Amino acid sequence: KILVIGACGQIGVELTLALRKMYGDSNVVASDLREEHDLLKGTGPYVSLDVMNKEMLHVLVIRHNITQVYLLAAILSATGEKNPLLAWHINMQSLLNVLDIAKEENLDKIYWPSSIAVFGPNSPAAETPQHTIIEPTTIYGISKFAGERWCEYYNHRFGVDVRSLRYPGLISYKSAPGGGTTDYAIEIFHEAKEHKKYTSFLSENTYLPMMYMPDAIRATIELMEADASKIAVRSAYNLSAMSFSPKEIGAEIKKHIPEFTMAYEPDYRQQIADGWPNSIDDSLARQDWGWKPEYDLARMTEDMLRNI
Ligand code: VAH
Repeated sequence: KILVIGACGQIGVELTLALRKMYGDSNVVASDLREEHDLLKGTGPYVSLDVMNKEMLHVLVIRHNITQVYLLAAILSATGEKNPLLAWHINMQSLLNVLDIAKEENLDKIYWPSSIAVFGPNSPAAETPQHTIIEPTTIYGISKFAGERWCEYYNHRFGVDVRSLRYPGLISYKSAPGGGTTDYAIEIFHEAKEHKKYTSFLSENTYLPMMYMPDAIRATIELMEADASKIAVRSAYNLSAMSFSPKEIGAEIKKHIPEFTMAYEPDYRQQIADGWPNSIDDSLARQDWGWKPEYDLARMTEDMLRNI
């Protein structure tokens, strides 16, 4: 059985629903600190879980016959900068709890998301390669980079089949985002729809790697379904779909809402974004397990505006 930790978050809700569709509702146990998200209600088993409580997690894994864990609970980049030590503690201890139980209980597979936030201002900004200088400057990026090292260690040292993706900024409408720097690209759609205008907290030419949630969910499942022999990267695969700036996504929205206007008031998140890549080279994901994105900016914009 599969346990999803952080099932009420931006990724967790959609990943839980997709996993239930694939493996059967009762075979996917959803868990979170928060109370059950409306979209999950009635779709399968739900338990309240604090992933920081290793004993409670261990009991839950045994009681529910869990063989795979998807760990999505984390403090994201913008929120993390407000409380660095808490973000470090939560992002690291939750992963170490899961990795150690995976080893003790010989679990089949573990999924844990990394992020393009592992890269910093000294990494090449264009088509950032899988293996390059990695000097993260946010605590979120530091915790994701350290987490990648731990995943590779538990795989090489103890044979734990843990797999990971360096997600770009993810855009979706089903569940609220959790304090990310890229979340302007979600807010903009809601503001455009409700007020026909949006003030961006990133400057107009801030290019960032982005991906529509359906692509991210499919990439996660394709990675986890791939034969273990194909997974050559045991830190976290670079993953990419598109890159755009606030100006570009604004122009795309304007094609649908002609009276839409934008303003720019960069805040502390501008500095975070400036340290991240403009675009990502994900050729290893394409080569090793056949990754291929399906949503570009035009198709994502059309789908977002139709659904919110
Ligand atoms: C964040 N959405 O902004 C996340 C993601 C690459 C960005 O890691 O923190």
